[in-house]
Amino acid sequence: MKVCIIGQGYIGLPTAALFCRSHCEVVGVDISEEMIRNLNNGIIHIEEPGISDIIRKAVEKKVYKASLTPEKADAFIITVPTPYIVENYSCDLSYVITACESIMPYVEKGNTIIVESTIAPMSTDEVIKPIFEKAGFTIGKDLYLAHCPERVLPGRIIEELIHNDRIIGGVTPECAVKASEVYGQFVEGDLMLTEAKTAELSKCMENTFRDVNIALANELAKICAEIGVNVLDVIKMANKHPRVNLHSPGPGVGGHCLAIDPYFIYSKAPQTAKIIKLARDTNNSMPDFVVDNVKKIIKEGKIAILGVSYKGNTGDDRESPAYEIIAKLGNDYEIAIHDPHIKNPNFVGLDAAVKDADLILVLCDHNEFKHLDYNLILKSMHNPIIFDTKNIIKEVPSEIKLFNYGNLYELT
Ligand code: SAJ
Repeated sequence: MKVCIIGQGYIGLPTAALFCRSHCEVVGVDISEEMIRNLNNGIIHIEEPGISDIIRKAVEKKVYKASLTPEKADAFIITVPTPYIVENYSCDLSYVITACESIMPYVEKGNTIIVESTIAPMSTDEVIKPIFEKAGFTIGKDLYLAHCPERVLPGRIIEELIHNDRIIGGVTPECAVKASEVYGQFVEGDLMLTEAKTAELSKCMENTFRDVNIALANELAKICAEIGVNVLDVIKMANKHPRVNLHSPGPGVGGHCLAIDPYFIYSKAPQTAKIIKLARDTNNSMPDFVVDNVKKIIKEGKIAILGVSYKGNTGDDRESPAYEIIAKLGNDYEIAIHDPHIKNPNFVGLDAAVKDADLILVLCDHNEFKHLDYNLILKSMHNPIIFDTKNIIKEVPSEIKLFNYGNLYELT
């Protein structure tokens, strides 16, 4: 099987690698000339275990080729970004549309077209299908179109692409069957055949489920701070119930998925999607909650910010709530930022961050922050107070005052 994959990013490149490993021929298309040159020399641009070796060998064996232009193939897979449009809460399909147009001269009867990019419900039927119909194809008869969202965890992408179950959303049942033959090349999990709109909504809903549950935990944290209860104890106790799984409150929700995908559903049914929108608003309100509590802890001075990644132990800071918190505190306090996972000339080492600081504000759950150098903190800080918004620090020496979401009520 020959596969042409449009977009060689975090999903497109690992997917290309797995097709190569399963003896398919792959053309990986991207708009970045530098990336294409590097890929054809076996040099990859993403940090993800296992991919580099596969791509290097595939280039040597001439089964993988990176290119600026698509080629004729049996299957075309689109893995380009779908950015969030702030104005109407929906997803920007322009990269997907451009990708569809770019493959059109190479598409032949009998081919399968798969969109993997996360898209709002109904996008395949209402926007993508007409593009191919206008070119004269009958979907389900002489061209097969499907939406097959990915669901992977950065750092484990190869493993999850192989083993996770996969939603195969065909525009017609024939389309789903054809798309499942494509993924059957390397996926060992179940291939669940369904309609395109079901696949679109399932993907968006997976992340919405998590966002809504986090909002519930965040709301509980606010309630507990107001009425004088330790929220962390409440969550620990309630989660002993076999069917309860309260999530963790924090400084807000970041990343490219949870903070965005719920809006794709909301935009389709704004009058009805009340809980989904309220959950987004609640999570978006958490940076203000953090800032308000910081103001109760110290009125002025220097704050050492620990961690700006949206997720612990990664260098990914997309949509991170830390930046809103920093911007808001920047007006009233001196700020020093430390994040061992992010290279930024404006960030400083831990020593410099805590030197003469009046407050350490933990905004991310990197492992490095779970056990800080308390001798250094006691020696360097002006005022040894820590506010841990991720609730990861379990114990500190008695000379250090630790605030987390469990004892914020002490401040009111
Ligand atoms: N967070 C909380 N409390 C929690 C859990 C998370 O505040 O109890 C925050 C995190 O700190 C972070 C944000 O939520 O800021 C998102 O983190 P995450 O680890 O929950 O999710 P993502 O965005 O890294 O990855 C999600 C995953 N989806 C689900 O778990 C349903 C992943 O499997 C998907 O592949 C990915 O979205 C995607 O690409 O859609």
